[in-house]
Amino acid sequence: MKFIQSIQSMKSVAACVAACATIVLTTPAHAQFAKPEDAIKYRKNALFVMQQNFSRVGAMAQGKAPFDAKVAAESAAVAEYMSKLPWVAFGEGTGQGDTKAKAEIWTDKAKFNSHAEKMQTELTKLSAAAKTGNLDNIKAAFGPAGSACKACHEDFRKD
Ligand code: ASC
Repeated sequence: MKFIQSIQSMKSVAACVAACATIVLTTPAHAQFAKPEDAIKYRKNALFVMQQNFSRVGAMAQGKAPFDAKVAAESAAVAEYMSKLPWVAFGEGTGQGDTKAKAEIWTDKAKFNSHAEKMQTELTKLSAAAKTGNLDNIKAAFGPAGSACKACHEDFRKD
């Protein structure tokens, strides 16, 4: 009897795991946020933390701040990580409100996604460069990363 009960409870655990996985996989990304304002705040804050860390590395790359290899590597790693976070918060219905996001984000998604991917790729390269501890490597990777930020802003951010 105990054996049968435990088989049955294992089955319901398995069913629940399957159902929960289905919900997670099929729920639109914007549904992770209680309201559109939260999505807007989330992506802006993620981009802000990314930008602060990116600029710290940039100041060193441009000779505006003394080079500190440890700070550069840590900052670039944080910028790389943060670069992955904003995108889930650009769901449908989050184009209005306290945001500079252009409507084209939602009408030209392929282009927006390609900018987003390019930026993540360049920040991954910047982080790898910063891990070498060599300022010349950082200088070489910083320019393309900044250009990736700029390119997306030109197409998709109101200013
Ligand atoms: C920054 C920042 C951006 C990019 C861009 C690079 O630090 O806030 O938007 O770099 O200016 O061209």
